[in-house]
Amino acid sequence: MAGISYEDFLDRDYEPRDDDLVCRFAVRPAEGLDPEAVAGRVASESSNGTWARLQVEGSITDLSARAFEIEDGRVSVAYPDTLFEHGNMAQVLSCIAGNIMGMKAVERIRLLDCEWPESLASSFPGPQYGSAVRAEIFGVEDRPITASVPKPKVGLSTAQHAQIGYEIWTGGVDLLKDDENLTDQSFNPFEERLTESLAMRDRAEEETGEPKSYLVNVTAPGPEMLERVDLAAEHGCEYVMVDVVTAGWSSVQQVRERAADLGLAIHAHRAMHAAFDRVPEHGVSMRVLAQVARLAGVDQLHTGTAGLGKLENEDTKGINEWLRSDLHGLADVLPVASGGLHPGLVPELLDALGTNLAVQVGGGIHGHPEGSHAGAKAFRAAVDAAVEGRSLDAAAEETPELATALETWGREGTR
Ligand code: CAP
Ligand code: MG
Repeated sequence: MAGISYEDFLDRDYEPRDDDLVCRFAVRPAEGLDPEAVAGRVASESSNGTWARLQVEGSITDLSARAFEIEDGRVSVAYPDTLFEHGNMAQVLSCIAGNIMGMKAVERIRLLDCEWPESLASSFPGPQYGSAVRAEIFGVEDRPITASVPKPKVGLSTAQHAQIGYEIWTGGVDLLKDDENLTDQSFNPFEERLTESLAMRDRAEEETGEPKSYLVNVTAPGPEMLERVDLAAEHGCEYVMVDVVTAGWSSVQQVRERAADLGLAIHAHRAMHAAFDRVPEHGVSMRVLAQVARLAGVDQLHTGTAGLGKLENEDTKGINEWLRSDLHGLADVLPVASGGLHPGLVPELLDALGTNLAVQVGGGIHGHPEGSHAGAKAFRAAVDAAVEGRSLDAAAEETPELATALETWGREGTR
């Protein structure tokens, strides 16, 4: 019988195989431990080891991960394909971002990045549409699609919510979006909101001649959530929205499967991501959460505003580039810029992030002194001007609502 202990998970000469999942960690050892000792523990606890020396028979070590690069507080670990249940994201994360996050042997540990091998990546569906939603749903190629979330986030009645939808759609916005904490509360029940909002959507489409759509938040416990997905399709939605982090990846996978049957796109809100990625050097980076979301199959995902808005953002640009990069043939994901945006920030935002994007604005529309319709007009005028390379000042001469927005909020970032 062979004994396996922490040192057995360390192999500086190891060359990752094509089907290994390679993870890069930032690791700060606890006092008294050197980087090697910690690297062995990380590879061990995240694959098939534990604190005690184990007596095992057979080829169980084939499932062991190997820490193969240890440098400047960074540790790279290669995981063999057989360790994973293909197509099961919860299982994968319980390995690579599970117990290791709480080990006493590390002061801090952050999963920074993963290189997904084809074998594992292709066991997930990836997005059904990705950034093709822009062309397929809205018929636009040259500008970002636009969305607006009614504010206050919760408390509006169903009629108020639907009316705001009408105002923003006819003001030029493509998508009405539920807020992350609006699901099926008594003041605004799910099914009524769905039907009333879509009735307004149809009216707005007729009046504007533009396709309009609604991101209804279906987040709920499993079976209920799937019923809501079905209802969304039945009533004529093109999308559903899921709070992917709070709902959990198995739920997202369930929705993805049902969405494929129904042809629905998935809008992923990332509320609670900051619990994983905000503390420097600890947790799971937003980059990895975005990778997980893409594999699980969301079509569009919040990735921040490159620091212009009210929320802390980690590397929006780099993450967006990754979402568009090749991943063994899986579709890309459309990034959503949101959080504290207003018309005055649009040119800088598009300069930083390009136009293959969704831009989402709540307060920067509904806080407009003349109301939501005027706010939507101002926002759309800012987007069109930025795409056409015209200045906001020139656009504001034609659209007085934009002039008012610029007077109200200026062009500075928010907090
Ligand atoms: C934006 C928002 C979004 C955040 C999410 C909010 O509203 O509706 O949920 O943008 O953050 O509730 O804050 P405002 P992120 O436009 O009024 O700020 O996109 O970073 O995941
Ligand atoms: Mg919100």
